[in-house]
Amino acid sequence: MTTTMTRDRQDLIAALDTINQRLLWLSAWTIHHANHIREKRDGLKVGGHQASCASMTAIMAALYFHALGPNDKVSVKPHAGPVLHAIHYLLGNQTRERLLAYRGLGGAQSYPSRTKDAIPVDFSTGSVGLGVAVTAFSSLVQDYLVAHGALAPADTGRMIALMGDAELDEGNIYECLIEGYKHDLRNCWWVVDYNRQSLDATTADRMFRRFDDIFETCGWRVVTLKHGRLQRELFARPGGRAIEQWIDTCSNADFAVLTYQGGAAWRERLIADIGSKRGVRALIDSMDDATLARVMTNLGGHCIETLIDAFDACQDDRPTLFIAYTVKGHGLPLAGHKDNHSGMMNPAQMDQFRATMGIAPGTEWDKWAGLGDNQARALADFVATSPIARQTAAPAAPAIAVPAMPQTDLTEQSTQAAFGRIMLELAKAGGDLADRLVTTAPDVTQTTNLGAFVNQRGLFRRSACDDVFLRARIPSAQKWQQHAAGQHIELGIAENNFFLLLASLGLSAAHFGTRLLPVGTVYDPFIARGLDALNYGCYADARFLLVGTPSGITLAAEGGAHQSINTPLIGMGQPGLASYEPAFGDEVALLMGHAFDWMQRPDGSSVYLRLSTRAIAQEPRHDPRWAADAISGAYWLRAPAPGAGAAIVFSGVVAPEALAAWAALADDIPGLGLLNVTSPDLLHRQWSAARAARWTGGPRAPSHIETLLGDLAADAGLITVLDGAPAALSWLGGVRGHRVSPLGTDRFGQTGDLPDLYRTYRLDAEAIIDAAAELFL
Ligand SMILES: Cc1ncc(C[n+]2csc(CCOP(=O)(O)OP(=O)(O)O)c2C)c(N)n1
Ligand SMILES: [Mg+2]
Repeated sequence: MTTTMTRDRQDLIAALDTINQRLLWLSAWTIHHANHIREKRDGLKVGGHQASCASMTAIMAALYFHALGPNDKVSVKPHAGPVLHAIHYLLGNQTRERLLAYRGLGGAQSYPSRTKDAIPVDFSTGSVGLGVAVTAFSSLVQDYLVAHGALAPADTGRMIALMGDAELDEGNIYECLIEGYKHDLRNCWWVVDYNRQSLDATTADRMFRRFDDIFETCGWRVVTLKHGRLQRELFARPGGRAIEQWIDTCSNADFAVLTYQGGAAWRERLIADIGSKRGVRALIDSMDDATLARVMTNLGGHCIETLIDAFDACQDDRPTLFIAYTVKGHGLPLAGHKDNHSGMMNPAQMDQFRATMGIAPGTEWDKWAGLGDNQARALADFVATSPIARQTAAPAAPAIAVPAMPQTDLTEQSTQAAFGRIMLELAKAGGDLADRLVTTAPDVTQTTNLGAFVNQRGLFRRSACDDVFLRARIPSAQKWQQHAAGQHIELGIAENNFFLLLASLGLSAAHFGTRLLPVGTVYDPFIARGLDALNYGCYADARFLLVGTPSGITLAAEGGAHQSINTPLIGMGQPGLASYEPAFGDEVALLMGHAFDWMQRPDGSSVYLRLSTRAIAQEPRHDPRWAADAISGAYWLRAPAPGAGAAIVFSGVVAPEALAAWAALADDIPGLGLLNVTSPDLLHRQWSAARAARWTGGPRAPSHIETLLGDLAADAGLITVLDGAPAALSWLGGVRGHRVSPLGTDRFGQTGDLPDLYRTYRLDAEAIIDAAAELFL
């Protein structure tokens, strides 16, 4: 029995060791081919990171072909993308054609991409840190689904990040650690490729053991894999203890230099430093240079046995940080060199590497090149029966029907208040859509009008929590029950976390087969704080509704530090996010209904609503056609007469000023139009797409804004105005060649009341009238 087990284990280790070598070869070869063999047309560097890959192949072999469970999901450090492609090449999911086209159009992407790669990619990565922290939030989403009966506990898995050690410098990692602790994070593994090298340099020794402290403080188990089996065996021999102590106190930079220099340098240095200690010299002399170099770099992260033992030992649900010591470029001539991040083997080095791998020229892409038939067959079998080969994609999540949105009335109201009331009515009405809503906010739930929804639907807590204020009968408008069925995930004030949670919630269908409809609120100016995480979520094609409120200088007394100016441009510039700025309550209802539908469409996207707290008079509707136009991005609030000489064009909260200016000018400018732009973003996208289509054989139909502005005279003038960067609307002059007089905010604001601020920043009716006059002078 024991013998069989030992043999099984030996077979397993041997198989994983060989796979490790395959991954090392294939990742290096894929990069080499793209840079040195494939024809180049542009003189630009193709790039790729052979050293970053080599650092991780053993970790990835042990994880993917041994430790990974059928429901586990992995986020792979961006620069190890080629290793992930090699794994899927061995599994039969990646084609040789795509590897040949690595970093080319339609080829394997530089960094793992959920949407652009053909292989299964659980998490996109690229912007370091974000792809790590997102796994913690996906674990929280998994808990949410289990608590809501949408996922069987047996179908849960671990959310795993394979990360570079320099990612530990990103602040969003620590924001996430704190939030994770508050939410009792579980089922999350982060494996650090601890090669102690970043892009520019070897990393600071002072951080040694500090990471352990930080993670343990936040409730994580920390498993350090410092030494491989060869090193541990060496340490057990006479003189070995001194070598162990020497390694433990060796600086990162010293270790890297000696690694690069190789066996003779190790020997010289060890003898100089500790050669006089008992047994050391004899021990070192017992090894030739190659052996000595191999043992000295046999760190935990390169030792399959050490790795599988560590993974096997952590079978509970505690969040676990594995600090796997590695050498950047391990097994390659780049190993240890401080400049190896973008370093690449030259053709001669690659040839030498190929020869040492036993791979004949011309067989470089063969999956099992250099192995005997029996070994190749056994490995193919091993790979085909590994747990990852049994992973299946989550079943397609059926769409959730979107009912008619609750209607707002004509009482003066702000778009933010309308949003809050609609969320409340949805919560009260119940039904499938209401049950799939998940709200979140970075400590601004009350001030963004989500409180009433939370009163209805509760705060999500895996285990119920008492409301001490409620029990003490202290009056409060916020009666937030905390329980497992709660639908609001309250976050601390860290916008990176907020956007990463939205990304994770918005990938629920793809990851877990259950659609959620995430709605997140944030103060509009602080979108900028989490912008890269927002971009990350959009890049990964996560689907959520983002509500930025309040916005602009219209929040007046709050002052310049809270006033958002450039968010309309962010909305326009962000792919994967359809941005709207409604002016009236019924527009909010309309656009929320549209958003819940659009978020679910295969060709849809996330949606951003820029809202305000300023209550304004509402517009009675006489003609229902406005709604379809509003969804397309703009509608005539006051239709121009055919061939009119001018139009006022506005977005959002300055509607009263635009209406007042329209009323004042209508007599002087016959047929003056008033265009309400609900989405500069959509108008611009459709406009440029329509122009491109005409030139590339697509449909010749004019875009929405071309049609609308076609109602005006060819030499008409436009006065554009919004509470935000004027460039969001001033481009409209380019659509039909109209002259433009643009108004908007292009300076930091200051405190004040609305009349003062609108006058100072030229958003009032006077300014619109002046701008019109300027057009006709
Ligand atoms: C947010 C962000 N900033 C900068 C970069 C550029 N960059 C790519 S990799 C890297 C350092 C990577 O070091 P590490 O995480 O330790 O990875 P490894 O040593 O394994 O290559 C940097 C700065 C990036 N990808 N993302
Ligand atoms: Mg590193």
